[in-house]
Amino acid sequence: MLKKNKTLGEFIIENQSSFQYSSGELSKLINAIRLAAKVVNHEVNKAGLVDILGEAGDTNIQGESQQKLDVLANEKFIQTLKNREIVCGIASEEEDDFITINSYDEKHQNKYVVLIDPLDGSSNIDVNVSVGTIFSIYRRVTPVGTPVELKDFLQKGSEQVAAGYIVYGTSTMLVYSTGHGVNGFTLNPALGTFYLSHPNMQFPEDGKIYSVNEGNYVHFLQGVKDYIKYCQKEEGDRPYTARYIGSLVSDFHRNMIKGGIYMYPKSSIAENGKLRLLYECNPMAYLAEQANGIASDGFKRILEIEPTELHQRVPFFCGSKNMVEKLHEFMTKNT
Ligand code: AHM
Ligand code: MG
Repeated sequence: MLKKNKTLGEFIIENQSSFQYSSGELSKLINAIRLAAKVVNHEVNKAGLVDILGEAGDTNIQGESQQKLDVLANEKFIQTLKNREIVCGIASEEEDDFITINSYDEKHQNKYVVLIDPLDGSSNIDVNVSVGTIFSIYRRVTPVGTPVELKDFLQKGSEQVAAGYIVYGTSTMLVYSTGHGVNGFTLNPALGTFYLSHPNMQFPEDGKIYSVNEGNYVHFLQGVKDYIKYCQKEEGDRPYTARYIGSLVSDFHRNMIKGGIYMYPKSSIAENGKLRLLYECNPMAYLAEQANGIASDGFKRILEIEPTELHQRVPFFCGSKNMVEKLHEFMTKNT
């Protein structure tokens, strides 16, 4: 028997008036993402059954091999947003450059741009482990009615009007914020409907989980090494537990529910870490702050970083307030 939870569709309509610039455009955009999420979910779930596992043979802008499902998810999201004619530009982790969308509408009135990581955690696809989609929405800064420019995409994360992710896990969830807290919706696959299952999600102030690829330990800065040792020390409520899926969305999702810290530091082998500011860190940082957590590059707020290029990488530390603040203490002690 279904509980009488609100559907995502109902939630979007009810909350439309709380948007700062309420014209229905943002609601339509979230609706389009909801639709694309269902399509990609369908593909992800049947991935083991058909010949879409494995590498597509191309490499993306960072020289990483693209998995077929990455390519597919990228196509589905871009097509859905294009077809529904509700954005003026899209930038994707899987595309070299941003995409301008204006041919369908003589007046070019759409004011939002979307930045997307269509399928994050791609090394997990072939092994049946959770992956996710991350999205981020901004108002364009150039005038409506003109083609979008790079500066429409290179905005500070603090300018986001909405951000969210879809986690394709044991169940599929869409989690997003439009600046009024974070809400999570679980897909009922039989009905194809998302239901509000996690209203007002909040990071616990404290946590006991640390998530980092410790295989890179020897390459980390001393501050990060010291913090990891602190997590492992037997004292008070420590040692903490290590949990690392290698899918940012899934690691973030777990830590937001249970309390924890996610870290992708810079290292002697990765100058700025691995994660991309625009497609991964900014949207997750926006969600973290909306959920009472913190996101930083180890020293300063992610959302205050001035982007300089589309595929820029930054170190990323994110999670429960007290844990990230403790990390900051270790970082500043070692500079
Ligand atoms: P991707 O965009 O190529 O999938 O890479 C991003 C992913 C994150 O989801 C994850 O947290 C991280 O890469 C894992 O990297 P590593 O394997 O170096 O620990
Ligand atoms: Mg990614």
